[in-house]
Amino acid sequence: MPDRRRRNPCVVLPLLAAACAAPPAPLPAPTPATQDERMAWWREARFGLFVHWGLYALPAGKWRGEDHHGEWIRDTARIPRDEYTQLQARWNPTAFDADAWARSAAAAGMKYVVLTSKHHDGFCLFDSAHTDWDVGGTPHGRDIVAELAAACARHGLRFGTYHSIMDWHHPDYLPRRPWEAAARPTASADFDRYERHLHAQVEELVRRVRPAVMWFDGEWEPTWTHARGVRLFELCRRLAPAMLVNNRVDVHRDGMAGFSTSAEAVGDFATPEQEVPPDGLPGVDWESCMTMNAHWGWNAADTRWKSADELLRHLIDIASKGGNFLLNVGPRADGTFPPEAEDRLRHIGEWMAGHGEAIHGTTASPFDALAFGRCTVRAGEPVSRLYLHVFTPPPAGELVLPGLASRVLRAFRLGAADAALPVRRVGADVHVRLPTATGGPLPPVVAVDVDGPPVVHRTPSIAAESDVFVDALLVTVAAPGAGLDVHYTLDGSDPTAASPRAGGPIALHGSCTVKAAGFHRGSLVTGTAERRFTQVAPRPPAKVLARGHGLRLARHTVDWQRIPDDRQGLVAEHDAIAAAVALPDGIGERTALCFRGFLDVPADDLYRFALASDDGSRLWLGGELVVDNDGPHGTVERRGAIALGRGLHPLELWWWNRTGEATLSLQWARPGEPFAPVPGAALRH
Ligand code: FHN
Repeated sequence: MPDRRRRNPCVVLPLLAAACAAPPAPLPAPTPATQDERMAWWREARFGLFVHWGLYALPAGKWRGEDHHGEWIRDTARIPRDEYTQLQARWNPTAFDADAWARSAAAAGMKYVVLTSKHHDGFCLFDSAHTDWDVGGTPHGRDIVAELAAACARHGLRFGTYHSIMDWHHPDYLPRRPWEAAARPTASADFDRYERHLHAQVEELVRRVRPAVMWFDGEWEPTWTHARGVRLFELCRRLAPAMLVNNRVDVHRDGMAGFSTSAEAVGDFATPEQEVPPDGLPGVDWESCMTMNAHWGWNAADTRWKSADELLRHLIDIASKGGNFLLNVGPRADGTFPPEAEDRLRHIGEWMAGHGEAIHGTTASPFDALAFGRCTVRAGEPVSRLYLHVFTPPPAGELVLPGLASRVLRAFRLGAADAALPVRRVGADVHVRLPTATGGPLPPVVAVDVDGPPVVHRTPSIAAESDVFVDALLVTVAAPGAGLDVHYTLDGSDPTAASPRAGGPIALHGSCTVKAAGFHRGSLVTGTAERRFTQVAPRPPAKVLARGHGLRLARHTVDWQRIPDDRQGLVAEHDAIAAAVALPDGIGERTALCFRGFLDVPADDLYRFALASDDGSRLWLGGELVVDNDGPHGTVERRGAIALGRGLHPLELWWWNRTGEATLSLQWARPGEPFAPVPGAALRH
């Protein structure tokens, strides 16, 4: 049962009276006829504010001399539950002004706000009937969730709640944090009872503030299952059929990538975190959430603020890939936004004031990567509008739109519609003259109106296992669109309809430049793809004697966001011999591993490597960085290739994990072979 402490009667009595007199909960909104109807406002919005706020703002990231903590401080500083609960009596954000928050969000061009109603520490920013571990038991006593929900309504914003499944306070939640397991016995813990508590709190949130979004998180521990996720998702649907629920209600978000193709996964949108899917997630609703600095919760020592320009480019990049951007602010303990956050919101708002139509209600670019920047689209009849976001002005002074087949009606800089820009067709491409610099917030946006929904013939792809090879390489050329003939050259010249026509794989036996383009009835209709392939000599093996099997493995306690370039000073806490590149049992959080030794290569050849990890990892062979998979992310695989001579090659692999899930795997493949784990027999030390 939730802990019961005597509450301040001057706060409780009005609450009890209010609860008794509370009107019956409103009936659920009508069920949207389709998922498109349910998602419509969210797809139009494209941009929202994430707010991570709670008791963790009080220490501001600092605890017993360390200042790297954030919203996880209860865990990362290993603060015993009873000591952490003392923060409740200090919660008194006298400067909290929900309207000020809502105004800042609206002025930045944001259309919705998602506030942590409860983070992993279990403390609720609303006065819950199901626990005293909430704002009701604080000197401030005000219901933050209710106040912000009302302010959002006043400022035309949708309001959502982030509610953590993981709960480090509730006695029935399991598992305990490893470091406090002994101090918090689990004999009477009942996770089913915790699930009922979680449902009860979700229901009271929905009935009280009717969130437009229920944003779940903390779903990765083994006690949370797909079945529990489905039950919670169905509860949300029953309570508020029009309310959106993110995919972290279930167990299929696949770490920071935020998305999996699991057919059983439930949730209305995918949730990549601190990253943008390189090609978006076609056919999927997705929202990338990011911090402005390096912490979600307030950390006074964190000066790693992303520039306003970088954040704005993230917004544009995400919208150009069909996603939403949920940008986070971690308010200070007094209830105010850090000035650095306010400055960034203001800068973005100044751009959005004149360019919001290029974000809100737009859809993903119809082009492959554009050299000058990004494109968003407002498709329509009889006219569609392409928004060209100019990150890098092209030296030739023209924006090139490869393969645009639509008839161009006009082009102009957004905000200067009366100054038409020259447009010309060059082969399959459309060239738009850059506007002369006319001031205004950057990046400039060029609007191109076309006749009907945009028609783009995508540039052909030139696929191969690698850009380098030792003996021979197979290359495949193909056009994404149907009904086109693809012609190619191997000498770097531009293909024509008379060039060889792509059919099956093309075998290369020497370095060359492949170019390919799409033709329709002999006319060029796509951009031209180009890729350079280089024949290389294999790196000679190291002159070392045969060694014992396995790699030397060193373990370190770290608090990384990246693998540091200087690792000389690191002192290993544990050394061993690893029979394979794999995580030892019981690997903890804030840990780094270094595998060192030699790779025994069976023959001269090009070797491809696939390195997958949560969080970051890097692989060096012979001192050359072959795979860079560094960064705070979920399980992500990145690949690289290197030509190696038969024999032993020095190998160094670094891996690290901050918090949450931990994974590591290393696979290799020779040309034409499938990837397979690097066998222990190939590892020496
Ligand atoms: O552990 C949380 C973290 O504190 C933060 O809330 C982010 C934001 O989505 N989500 C989890 C990490 O994936």
